[in-house]
Amino acid sequence: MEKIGDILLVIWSYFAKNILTQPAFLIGLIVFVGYVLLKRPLYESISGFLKATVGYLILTVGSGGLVNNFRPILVGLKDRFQLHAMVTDPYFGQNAVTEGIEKTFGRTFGDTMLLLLIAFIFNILLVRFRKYTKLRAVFTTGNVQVQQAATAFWLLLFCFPQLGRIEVLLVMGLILGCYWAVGSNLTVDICQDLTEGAGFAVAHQQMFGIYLFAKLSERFKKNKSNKRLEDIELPGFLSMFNENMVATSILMLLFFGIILLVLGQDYLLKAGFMQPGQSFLFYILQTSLMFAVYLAILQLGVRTFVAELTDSFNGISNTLLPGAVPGIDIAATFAFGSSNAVTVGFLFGALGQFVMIMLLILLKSPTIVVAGFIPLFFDNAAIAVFSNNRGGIKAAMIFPFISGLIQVGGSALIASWVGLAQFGGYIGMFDWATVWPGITVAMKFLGFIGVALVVVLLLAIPQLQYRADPKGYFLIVDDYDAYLEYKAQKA
Ligand code: ASC
Repeated sequence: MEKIGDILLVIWSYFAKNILTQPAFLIGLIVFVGYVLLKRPLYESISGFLKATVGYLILTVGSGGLVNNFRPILVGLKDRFQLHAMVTDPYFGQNAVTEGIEKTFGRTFGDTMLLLLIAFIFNILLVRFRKYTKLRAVFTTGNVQVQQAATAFWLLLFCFPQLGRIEVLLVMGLILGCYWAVGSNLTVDICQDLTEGAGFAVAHQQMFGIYLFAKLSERFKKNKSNKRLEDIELPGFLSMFNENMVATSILMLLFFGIILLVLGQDYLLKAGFMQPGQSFLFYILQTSLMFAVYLAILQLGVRTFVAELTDSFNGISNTLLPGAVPGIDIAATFAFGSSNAVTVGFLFGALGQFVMIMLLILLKSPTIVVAGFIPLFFDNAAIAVFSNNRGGIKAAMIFPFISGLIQVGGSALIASWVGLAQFGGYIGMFDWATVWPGITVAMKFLGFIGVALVVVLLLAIPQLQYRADPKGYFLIVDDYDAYLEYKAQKA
């Protein structure tokens, strides 16, 4: 009996390590299974698998290129000015947990794969019973689930230091599983609207954030003069900015140009960013222009896999999981709506973050933050994409700015309180600077009643969404064209 258990665990670990935490292969597999269920010929299913996996890997090249190029530049500010500061970045956050957990709680967490198993099954069950739960999305972005599990483990131990191994797994599986299912489900409608029915939701780290700002943006819509970014035609020499690649290049040249000048040639040489003998001017030019390059790659990747996913997922949503959509990486939304929104969101988010960092310094906060690239870019670009889509250009500027303030302020507060700040990093993404501090407060002060309260409140959200529009709620994923017709009739 024990032998069988061991074998199953080995098989599972292999699956989790190579597929579940590697979304490119998970999405490929989902596409393959979808086509098989649609009874397409095997060669078509294999083609679908390959196109989806290659497309997703292209997206990874784009988003990884952005992160690897621009994160060191921002973190460089910390070195250059010898700041004792915490970096807001999911990878720094994960490292901080790994480093501090033994010293702080005398514990290590080796159960990530088991947690993912619990969460994945839990999420699928919640969607399978959508009649009762009203949940429609399956979270497939395993790479961020691992980072979130690390931070959640720390927050849980901070509230319940005595909790045993099994209890930790159960409580975490429950809360994280609900957060993944409910958060991803929240984004279904706004994603369908943005992508005109591409049939996916967001499964990432700012799901509550984009929902909140998308809804707030609707208030801007009433004002007719508030156009969307893609509807603006700038005159004269400003018409350069109508072209996305040009606009991105110019704005990033300004943004990173200033930062690189502040870092200075001496530092860049010493830290190995620049090679001896290299021209400073062309170094700045090339580095900044790489932003537009990686953004273009990222969008190409999304276009390669989304069509496959939309088509093949019908096989799954007609049989195994009726009415479900896959929740995928936030970067997938950057290929829809206005490309300029991505740039605008990043810049206004940065402005918000820098303002809050200044405030922390002026107020002599014990924790100073260095803006990490991932929260800065992926959260705020997405907030701008959705805000622009639903409320136009003003919303696309104001909300990323507000988000930037909140990301830094919220992260500094929670990371100082729970003791993560001293280990140099915090995950820093929007939901983890807002929703998760809230969950932590509930658990710390109400104990297990707090845990119950969090679960009940989370599960109540899809019920409220359903109540608001019982007829359209499932229709929007089952048949988007029929949904549009129904909406038109209602209006
Ligand atoms: C994250 C994270 C990444 C990126 C990536 C965006 O939160 O850990 O590697 O965002 O998922 O495409």
